[in-house]
Amino acid sequence: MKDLAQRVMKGDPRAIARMITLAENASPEARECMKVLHSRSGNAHVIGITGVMGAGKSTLISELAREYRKRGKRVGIIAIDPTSPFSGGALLGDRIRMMELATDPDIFIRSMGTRGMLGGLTGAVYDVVEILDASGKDIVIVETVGVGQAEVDVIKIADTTLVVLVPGLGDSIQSIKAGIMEIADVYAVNKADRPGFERTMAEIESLVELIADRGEERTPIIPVIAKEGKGIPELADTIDAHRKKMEGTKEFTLHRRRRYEAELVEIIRKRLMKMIFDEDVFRDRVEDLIDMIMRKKKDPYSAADEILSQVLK
Ligand SMILES: Nc1nc2c(ncn2[C@@H]2O[C@H](COP(=O)(O)OP(=O)(O)O)[C@@H](O)[C@H]2O)c(=O)[nH]1
Ligand SMILES: [Mg+2]
Repeated sequence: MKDLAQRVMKGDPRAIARMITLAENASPEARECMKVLHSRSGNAHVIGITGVMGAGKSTLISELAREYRKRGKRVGIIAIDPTSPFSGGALLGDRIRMMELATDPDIFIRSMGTRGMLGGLTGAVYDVVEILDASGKDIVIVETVGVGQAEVDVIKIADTTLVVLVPGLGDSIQSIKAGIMEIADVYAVNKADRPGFERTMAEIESLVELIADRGEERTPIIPVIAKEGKGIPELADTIDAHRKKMEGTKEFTLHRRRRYEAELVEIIRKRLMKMIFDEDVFRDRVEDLIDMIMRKKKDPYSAADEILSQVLK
């Protein structure tokens, strides 16, 4: 097992893939490896990318990955999006684009389902980010569909959060109002080739202006045409600038602390749930307690007290 961790740290793609699978299955071996990998992690720039379905996130990520490779950076991509081209179901053009990336040994792409956490990120995402980080990736990109809890979770992991907007969507403006405004470090307005682009830019600019009036810093807005690779170098520069600006600040340290806090909570939650509901000894006792609750011999709170006192023993 120590050997697997060593191979991951050398950037071996097969070892990385195997390690991720072990982590997804929450196997005890994975735990041992994760302990080794932690000392080597923390260097990657983690970029969270969110936005509505069809905004062009996956296309944009392919282009960004290509740009970062040109700059000599190694890139890891995690797509938490069931409709993502990384997990199939893409148009032919998109697939060819992805395939090109997939043959580069310094790009690692993994798609993940949302199983595990209701509407949010699967718990294993923390592990996968840490694995890719420890494997020597300079950039780790996490793609999520901007609905509900997922993007709130992703900002806990990401050093820089990029929100992708598109023209002609009342939707994107709505998500801004619903609070995405607070999470964006950078905006990309994609599909600048589409009608309505000028208007969307103007709308977002005035919203950003409004926030800036409250004394906060202006969030950068970068127009792009992901499909044609236009605006991508500027976007990469802006993302890099955000990280540089953050580094060494109190805010950055606090943010990293919150990431490890969320990870810690997730690990404990997973272990506890597994112990209580999967392990035979507990499972039988839980069934007994449920019977008693049914027969009004016990109330759920007393039953929970009993289970917890067992766990804490
Ligand atoms: N017109 C136009 N279409 C784009 C652009 N970028 C992506 N698309 C298309 O938008 C669709 C959705 O893209 P995808 O990357 O899968 O979006 P995602 O769901 O946000 O990951 C695809 O058909 C892309 O080819 C762009 O800059 N301009
Ligand atoms: Mg996608």
